[in-house]
Amino acid sequence: MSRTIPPAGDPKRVPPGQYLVSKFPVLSYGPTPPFDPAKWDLRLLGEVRSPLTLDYARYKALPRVEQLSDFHCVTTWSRLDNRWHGVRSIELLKLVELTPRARFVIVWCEGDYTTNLPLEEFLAEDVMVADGLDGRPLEPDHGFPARLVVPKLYGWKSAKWVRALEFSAVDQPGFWEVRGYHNHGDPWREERYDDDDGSDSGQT
Ligand SMILES: Nc1nc2c(c(=O)[nH]1)N[C@H]1C(S)=C(S)[C@@H](COP(=O)(O)O)O[C@H]1N2
Ligand SMILES: [Mo]
Repeated sequence: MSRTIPPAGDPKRVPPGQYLVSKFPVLSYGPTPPFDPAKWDLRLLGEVRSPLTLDYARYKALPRVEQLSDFHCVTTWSRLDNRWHGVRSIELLKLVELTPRARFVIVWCEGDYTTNLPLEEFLAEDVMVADGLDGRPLEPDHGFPARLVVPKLYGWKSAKWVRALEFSAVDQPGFWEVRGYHNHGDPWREERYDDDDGSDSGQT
């Protein structure tokens, strides 16, 4: 983590149309699910040679990192320098062998929430499944015990309460992606809405 971080407020760090917040807002569609370590698991499935189910103990035992990254919500707030604690996506990928058909990752959460991203972007160095933030266990509302963190895409791709990662040959637009949001969601290119006309949609 020896890169030089430009100061907060620097346009190089704050994408167009975003303002900075210091507290982390909670943005959830639906209720925070209960967590029972005895029943919880995380599944890796789809285009893998053999699907894998990690129970909570095995998940907790995976190699962990702490990593700083910025977070940009499409509703225009950004929070810089979030110190996430968790497992890198590339670490999870060491546990399964993908088939050559795998091109997308579909993220399945508790409740009805899903999101999708290209495999290549899932495997970026700063993507992780986190269970801690800023030196503390993640608050349940923020996705404990497993939330995806995808700093280079809008916040709705950083799915909370993840239970399965499906490697897929075909793209499967997720909860917000089928409700008017951009399929890709790059904040630096303001990929907010699928029609790209800048009009407001329903995300709160
Ligand atoms: N399962 C689930 N994940 C989710 C959401 C959600 O409603 N359900 N909201 C998304 C949106 S729109 C944003 S901006 C971030 C917000 O994360 P936070 O509530 O931890 O701030 O979570 C994303 N992940
Ligand atoms: Mo969001």
